[in-house]
Amino acid sequence: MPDPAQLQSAKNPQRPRLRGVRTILLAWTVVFGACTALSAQGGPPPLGPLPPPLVPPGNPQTPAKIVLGKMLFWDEQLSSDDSVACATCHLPEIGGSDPRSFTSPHPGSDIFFGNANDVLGSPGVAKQDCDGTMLPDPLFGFERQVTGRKTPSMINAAYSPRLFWDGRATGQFVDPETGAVLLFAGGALESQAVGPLVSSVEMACEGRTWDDVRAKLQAVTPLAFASDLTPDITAALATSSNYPALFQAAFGTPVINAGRIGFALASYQRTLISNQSPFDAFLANGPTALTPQQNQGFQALVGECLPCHGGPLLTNQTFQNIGVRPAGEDLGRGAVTGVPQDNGRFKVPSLRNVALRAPFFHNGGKSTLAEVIDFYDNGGDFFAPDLPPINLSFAEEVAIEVFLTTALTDPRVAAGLPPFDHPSLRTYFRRGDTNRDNEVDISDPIATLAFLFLGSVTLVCEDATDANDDGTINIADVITTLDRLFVGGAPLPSPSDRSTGPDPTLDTLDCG
Ligand code: HEC
Ligand code: HEC
Ligand SMILES: [Ca+2]
Ligand SMILES: [Ca+2]
Ligand SMILES: [Ca+2]
Ligand SMILES: [Ca+2]
Repeated sequence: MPDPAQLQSAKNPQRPRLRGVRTILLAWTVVFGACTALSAQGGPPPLGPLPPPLVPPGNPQTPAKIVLGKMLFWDEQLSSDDSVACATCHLPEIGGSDPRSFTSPHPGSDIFFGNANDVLGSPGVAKQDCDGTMLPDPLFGFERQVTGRKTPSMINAAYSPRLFWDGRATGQFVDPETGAVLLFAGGALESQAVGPLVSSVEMACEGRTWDDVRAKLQAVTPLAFASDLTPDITAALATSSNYPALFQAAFGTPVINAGRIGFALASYQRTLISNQSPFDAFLANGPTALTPQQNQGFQALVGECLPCHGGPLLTNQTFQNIGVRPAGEDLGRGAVTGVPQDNGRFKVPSLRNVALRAPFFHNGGKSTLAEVIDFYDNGGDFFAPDLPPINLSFAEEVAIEVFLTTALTDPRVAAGLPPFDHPSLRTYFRRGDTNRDNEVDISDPIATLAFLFLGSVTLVCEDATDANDDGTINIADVITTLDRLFVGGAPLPSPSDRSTGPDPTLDTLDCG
């Protein structure tokens, strides 16, 4: 950790900063007006209400395509073993990221778990042949493989000209089946969407082909394993009950191919725009829309965190090395461009809904926003060539944290309301609900006992039966549930016996 006194002297006193009482208004007008010039040089984009995202002319938004994309995004059958949907890793309620990250380590740049270069990622599929034979993975054995980076949000991803932490998904969308260029620009979402389906870490068996994906989608009942279908999905299924019919409704013929899958998934994601946070009220109506402390936080952000986190999205969409980890561990942008200066650079993420998606950074290395703010105050944890010196007073640190936590969350995202509404995945469960009738009552501990001692019950969702969430199923789970039901014991661990959701703690148990 650098010595604060040293840091202080390293700071440039001439650095222009917006400070003081008058700057709330000043900051607002300045970033609104004068930043257009800056933005041309990679500075902050001008501030103003969030405009709708650009739609590539080659893939216009249509209701049929959007609802097909939504079904594909939420269908676990898109994975080889029916266990992972796009949404498994990208949940709206978690700000578009993954509630399992905290307990899902990837060993990072070495093969050892439990040291500082570990990354908190997202579990995908366990390594397997396309005939269903499980294969041992050198890092994860027969368990689910975990991604090597923290899952970023698909919400507002429509604004990003280059996707992934390193920007490797670009606006030119090349059909992975034919090599034809389907979109010349603006198609980063399309380019990104065709990756996970054939990634043997995320959703695919080893060597999965687009013919495999096609054959599967032609055969399955859409969303067969999901429940609580949303009205738009129910309506689409009422007229088109299988994927070929849904593709026909969206594209005019029943052909299923990679290009169309990419088009539909991108169209759906272009509807996932979060623009109803207190910050949006501020963008429309000015400082009166925020509390004094939120205003102070935004003012400190303008003073210290621009140009990187400027504009209505709070990102300038560039790649910067701010010293989260030594560049050698993950070259980031450098591995894509081959330019040495890009080593250790990662995409500046939008700060919208950020409070919902801990842990933070590309490696999930910071658990709280307070830790992130400390990180900036310390000038980064490692060599941070792109980070200007940042010097926050304690009051500013607190105000920034308040601003990030309270002003940037769209309540529709947090609550999963339209357009962020969605079906329940089958890996969602109610803790304690062994017999999966969607309520926890005496029949559940009885079913667990029957499983344990009579072998007369087959578990559909082991995680639900693991009532105390300790990763094993035994008599303690029966006691925990009985205690909860009849002695007024504490609610069962997340997602609790009162609501449904994914298992936030990774273990060898599975659901579905
Ligand atoms: C196993 C977890 C997992 C699954 C399944 C998954 N993703 Fe992701 N997604 C990630 C991770 C991790 C990244 C970042 C990878 C990187 O930057 O190298 C990512 C990146 C993205 C991004 C880029 C966001 C940005 O700001 O750059 C989008 C969009 C996205 N995924 C959409 C999808 C879609 C669509 C699907 C299904 C076809 C999907 N994801 C399936 C984990 C997952
Ligand atoms: C030089 C550009 C730059 C400046 C200045 C900057 N950031 Fe960042 N910010 C980034 C980059 C790049 C990342 C992603 C880094 C990574 O993961 O390696 C990031 C990530 C974050 C994240 C985590 C978001 C997530 O989804 O994981 C938060 C929160 C954040 N910044 C807040 C701030 C605040 C608050 C300030 C001012 C005190 C600030 N940033 C200043 C470039 C910057
Ligand atoms: Ca490690
Ligand atoms: Ca039950
Ligand atoms: Ca247990
Ligand atoms: Ca668990």
